[in-house]
Amino acid sequence: MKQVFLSLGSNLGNRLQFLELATKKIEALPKLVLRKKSSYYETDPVGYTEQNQFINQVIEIETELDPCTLLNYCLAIEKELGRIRLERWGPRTIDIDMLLYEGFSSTDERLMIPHPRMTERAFVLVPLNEIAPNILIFDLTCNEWLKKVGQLNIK
Ligand code: GSY
Repeated sequence: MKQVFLSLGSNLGNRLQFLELATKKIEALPKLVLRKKSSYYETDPVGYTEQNQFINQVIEIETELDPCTLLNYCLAIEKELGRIRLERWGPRTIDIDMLLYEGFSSTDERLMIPHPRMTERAFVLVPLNEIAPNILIFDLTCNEWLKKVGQLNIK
């Protein structure tokens, strides 16, 4: 079983319900166990800022699914929950990003692991730090990255 961290975010409709539903659907996948869930964090949008606040969360799973199969399941769940990819950085009912997959790294455009922007994003680092402060991302722990980035705009 491999340890994997997923980042969830929603800023459309009933945001909490979308996060809960996504987690339930992830938990129901084969060859996968949900280990930890962070708290929910209401966060200011990063990137395209003229949009609603997000609710973000990070979950830890253990899985026998390979990274590509897991990615395809996550994309299918996003689709089921009504995510329409209109704008790259625009509003979304649910976004599921694979952050880290134990023993695996990739720079393939479709599946970049570790997630290339995770070390700049407080909305990822704060919830991840709650459940796995000592997890290594590239050469630093989550907690060390968080000290660099700061905790701005996180409630
Ligand atoms: O990549 C995730 C989608 N996203 C988010 C998000 O989840 N939270 C916040 N606060 N800002 C964001 N901008 C984008 S794009």
